[in-house]
Amino acid sequence: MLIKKPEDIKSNEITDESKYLNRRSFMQKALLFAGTTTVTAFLYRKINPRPPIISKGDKIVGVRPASADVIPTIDEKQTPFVDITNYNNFYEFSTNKREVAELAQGFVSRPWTVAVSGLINKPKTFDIDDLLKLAPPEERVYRMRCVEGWSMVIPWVGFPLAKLLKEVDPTSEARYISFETLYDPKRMPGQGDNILDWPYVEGLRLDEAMHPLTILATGLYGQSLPPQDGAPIRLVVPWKYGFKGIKSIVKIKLVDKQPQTTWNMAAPDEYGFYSNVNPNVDHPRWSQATETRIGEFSRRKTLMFNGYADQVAYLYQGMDLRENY
Ligand SMILES: Nc1nc2c(c(=O)[nH]1)N[C@H]1C(S)=C(S)[C@@H](COP(=O)(O)O)O[C@H]1N2
Ligand SMILES: [Mo]
Repeated sequence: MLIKKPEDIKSNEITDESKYLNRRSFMQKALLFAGTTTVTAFLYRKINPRPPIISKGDKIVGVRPASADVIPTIDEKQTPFVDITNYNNFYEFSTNKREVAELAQGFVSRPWTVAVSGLINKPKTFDIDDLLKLAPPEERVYRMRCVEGWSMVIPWVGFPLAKLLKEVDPTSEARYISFETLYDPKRMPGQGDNILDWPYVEGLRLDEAMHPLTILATGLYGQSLPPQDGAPIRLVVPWKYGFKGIKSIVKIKLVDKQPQTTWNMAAPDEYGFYSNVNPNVDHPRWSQATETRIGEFSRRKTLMFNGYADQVAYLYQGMDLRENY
C-alpha cells in the first residue's frame, strides 16, 4: 500500500490566535500589577468574558448565551440507534465490532461505583446513581471519529467531567487524569485473552479534562447507555479518536505525570497520548485524511480536531502536532 506523505501543518491552520485568550500568560502578566479593585474587576471580566453580541446590520438584537459558542450544534444526520449499538469497539467482549452487542447483552452495571483518588483534596467513591443526582445529564450531540476510519454522529446523554472534578477538588500538583475500566474476566469474557493489557486505561491532560466539551456519558438517544457502548459510564472527548473514550469506568485518578494509555502501550508508533483527530497526520499503516460516516456511501474529508478546532485548538498552541500525535 502506498502511504501518502503528509504535508506540514502551518501553525495558522491550527489556531486563530486572536480568537483566544491565552489565560496562563494573561494571568502571569495580571498578577504582576494586581492589587487594586480596578485590576480585580478587570481580571474578572477577562476570566468571565461577556457573551458575544448578536447584531443585525448596526442593530444589536441580543446577547448569545456563552455556552452556544463552546458547545457547537451539529446539523449532520444522527447515526441510527441500531448502528450505534451494533457496530462497537469493546475488546473486553470481542474484537468483532458486530459481535459486541450480543456478547455484552447480559452485562450487569448496577450496583456500580467510580472511585476517584490521587492528587485531590476530597477523595471519594461515588455510587453511579448518586453521581447522576449530583450532575444531572443533558444531551450532547457529538461527532465520533474512530481511528480505523469510520465515524458517527451520536446524541449522547452526559455531564461535563469538570463537574465531577469540582466535587473532588484537584490539588495544585494535579496535571493529568487517568481512567480505568472494570477488570472482571467473568463478566468481560474478552479479558480472558491477552490481546490487550487489562484493564483498559486512558488519560487526559487536566486542561483537556476540564474543557466543557469533555463529558462522562451515561446514555444515548435519551436512554441509559447500552452495555456495548460502555455502561454505565464512559468518557467522550469529541475532538480525539474514539479509543480515548474509555468505557465502563470504575477508577479515576489525578496524577502529576502523563499516565499510560492502553493503545499507546500496545503500539507506541501508531497511537500517541494526545490522539487528536488530525487529517494531516497519517497512521503508519493508513491515511487519516478521509472517513466513512456510517450509513453514508461516499467518504468525507476528516476535519482538524474532528471539526472542533474553534473550541479546542488553543489547548495545543505552540505544540508540534506531528510529534505529539
Ligand atoms: N474499555 C474499553 N473502552 C473502549 C474500547 C475498548 O475496547 N475497551 N474501544 C474504544 C474504541 S477503539 C472506540 S472507537 C470507542 C467505540 O465506542 P462505541 O462502541 O460506543 O461506538 O470505544 C473506545 N473505548
Ligand atoms: Mo476506535
